[in-house]
Amino acid sequence: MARPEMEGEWIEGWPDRKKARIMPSKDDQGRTIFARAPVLELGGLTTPTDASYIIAQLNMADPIHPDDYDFKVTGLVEKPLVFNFEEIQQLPSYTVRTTMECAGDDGEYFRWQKEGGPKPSRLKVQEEQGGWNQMAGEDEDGANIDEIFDAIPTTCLVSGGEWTGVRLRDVLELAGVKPEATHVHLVGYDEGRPDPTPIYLSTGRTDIEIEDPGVINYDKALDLTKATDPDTILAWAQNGEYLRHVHGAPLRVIVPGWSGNWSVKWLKEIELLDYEKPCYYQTQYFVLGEGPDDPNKVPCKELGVKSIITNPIDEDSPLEAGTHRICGYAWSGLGAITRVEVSTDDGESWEDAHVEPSNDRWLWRRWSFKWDVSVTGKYVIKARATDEEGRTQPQTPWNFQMKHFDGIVPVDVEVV
Ligand SMILES: Nc1nc2c(c(=O)[nH]1)N[C@H]1C(S)=C(S)[C@@H](COP(=O)(O)O)O[C@H]1N2
Ligand SMILES: [Mo]
Repeated sequence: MARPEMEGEWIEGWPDRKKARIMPSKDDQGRTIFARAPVLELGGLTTPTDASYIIAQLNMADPIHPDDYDFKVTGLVEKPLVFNFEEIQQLPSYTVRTTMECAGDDGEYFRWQKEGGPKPSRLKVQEEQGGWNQMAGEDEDGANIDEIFDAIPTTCLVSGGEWTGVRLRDVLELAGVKPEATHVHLVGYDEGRPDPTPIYLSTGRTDIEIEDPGVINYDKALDLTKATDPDTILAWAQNGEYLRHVHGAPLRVIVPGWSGNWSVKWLKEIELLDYEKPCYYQTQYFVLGEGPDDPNKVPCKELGVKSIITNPIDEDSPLEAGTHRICGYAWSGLGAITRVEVSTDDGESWEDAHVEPSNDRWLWRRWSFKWDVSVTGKYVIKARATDEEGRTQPQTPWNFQMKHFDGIVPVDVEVV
């Protein structure tokens, strides 16, 4: 007789195990343009592709068959080149494991820290809302910011993955970068007119003037230093399989350490420039500053240093007195995590957590702390991470777009 654990619903684990799947939002044509990763339900370092977050800022690109795919290298190069999918795979391959985090991940915690109110929960269920593109509304009042907030939780926009492809610097070397080049303009095949809704969402305001660049391709101008970093790659595979369309197939950029928006999907063109092109998603949207008119606002680049607590969460309260596991992930935009500390008394005192050793400097690390608690009462649990550069969480100050949140989010539990 067949053993139940060898087939049927046991094949994917125990039958009542919650499967790690993305929490998607679709556009009006049914395409997934936004999806959160079930970060609280992951059991390791590599986020399964089915569970990796997804962001398409403009319209989702049309699918491109690898046989019909090419991209070009243009601008300040000795020899402009065109690569097809086969030619790019003939170059020496390279694999990098990295955390990818959307610049807007956890942005709503900035608002909560500033304004108070109910603490945002990573468990919040995402409503199908027809895509954020539709949310701004046609009525003269424009978008209702509370409705937008309700419909688009910003948490769980982070994943860990393994990416295989070729080093961008190898491709640049073949084309011969001219000495005056300073930036690499990366252009995606997707095009559309940027929707102001995400800016309303991040600023919490609908009354601001937003520049309308018209129809554009998604693009970024990456400086040559980061572009030629040996870990910056053009990837055709994620987590051991060829890229899926939503993640940028056939070929995308991966820029470890910098927020996800640099990792241009559906790569169409690489153009060498001698200036930092003011791309919309570089100078208008993914910026750190005090306000839209802040003369000192700067593009979001490397992430800060951050840990999140995945267990316990507020919703687990009350806990029985006894021994509990406090654990989570930690990552940094400048390299490896070297230390995570835990406090169970609202930051009065801190103790070192166990941090998993790893050879992957860009990949998040798991950390854990065994908590013996016998005294009943209310507890505020906190975690803070430190990276190899000596930076300790939090690093990123409040900014009007609420990008790169790396603050300490307390967990409130009662022990009974
Ligand atoms: N061409 C293109 N590349 C893009 C985007 C996009 O909209 N178009 N979104 C960016 C953003 S904001 C993020 S966070 C990451 C998300 O990558 P993923 O969808 O594979 O998780 O892709 C980036 N690359
Ligand atoms: Mo993003």
